[in-house]
Amino acid sequence: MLVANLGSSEVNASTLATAEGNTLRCSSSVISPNTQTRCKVYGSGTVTIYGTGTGTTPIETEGWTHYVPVDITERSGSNLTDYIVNITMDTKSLVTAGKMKSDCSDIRVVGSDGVNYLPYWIEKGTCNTTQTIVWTKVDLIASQTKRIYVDYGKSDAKSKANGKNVFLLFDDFDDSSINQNLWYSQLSNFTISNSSLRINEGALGLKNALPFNLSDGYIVETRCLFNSALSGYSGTIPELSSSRFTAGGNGNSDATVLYMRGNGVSDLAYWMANGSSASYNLGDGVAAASNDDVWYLTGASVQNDTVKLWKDNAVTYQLTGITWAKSMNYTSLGAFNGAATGDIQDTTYDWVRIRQYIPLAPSVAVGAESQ
Ligand SMILES: [Ca+2]
Repeated sequence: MLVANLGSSEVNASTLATAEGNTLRCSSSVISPNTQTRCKVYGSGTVTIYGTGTGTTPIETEGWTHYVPVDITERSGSNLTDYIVNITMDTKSLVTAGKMKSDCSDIRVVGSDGVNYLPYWIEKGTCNTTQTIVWTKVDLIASQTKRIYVDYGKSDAKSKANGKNVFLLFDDFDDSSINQNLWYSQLSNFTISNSSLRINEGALGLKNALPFNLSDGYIVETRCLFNSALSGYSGTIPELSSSRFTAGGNGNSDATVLYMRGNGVSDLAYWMANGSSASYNLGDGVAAASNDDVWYLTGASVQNDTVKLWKDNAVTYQLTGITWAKSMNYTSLGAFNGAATGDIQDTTYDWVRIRQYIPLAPSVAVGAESQ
């Protein structure tokens, strides 16, 4: 990264050029003498930068060879803070062309200043495909279009992807034990290995209530797999609730959105309650089919009076017109009632995450590559 110091006079960054034809991107359109304005230079080795009336400055590049601009447009009419968005891009052709590492470890997301990195995470299983999903977060003013960047092309780069830095809650189950700071564990029979948690008996509920109400526009998602054995219910995929675990029959009058396989069957079913009575007073039923030993991306979004249940980015069931009697500040995985001895249909979780959900999310447009 160049810290600009191009001589004694002010330079318009748009007049900067390099002898080698490399692309420059600077944090300010005007560079004053000896300021900390920074520019990022794409290419390798040493390049010489020219600015109008300023002489030359040779610098060493960091070795990133390419980038694409990404324009994010706010569409809901509200200011959004740290809004989590995903960028969908074709990395397969970039890998094939030798421009990107095949494990996507040289991807970086750069903020609107052109030089500072944003946190990012790449959706599992999408690297080196035509639909790679890169998650990051941005601040947006209502109706604003903001340009950020995705850099790539650096053979010795190591991945900096980290979902914990992007999502409002994230667990990849990457450690050999449960994160006791995040979870209250009622697990009695489980394995955690290969970045996945398999629950045979019991459940994980949040240790602390979330600092926001899930019905104010959030989606809780998990990547999950059913390990066959059709006895009992499966693990939740997930549950959103006003308490850590919901009692059988909703005996404690929780507000809850409970999504899981039904008792002894493979159908994905739901049970919902608004928290005003000891019953699932918003109804229950079958939302979708599922198979054993297949990874699914499942989740539930709540935005004011509307619940949507999701499977692989499609809505499986929707209910609207709900008046919530309680705030929902909990989510759980595994046995819906938390029972440590509850023998469920074994359910494996790759990760769980929470992000904002608004129906008219920002649009994301990936532009042409520069080098
Ligand atoms: Ca994982």
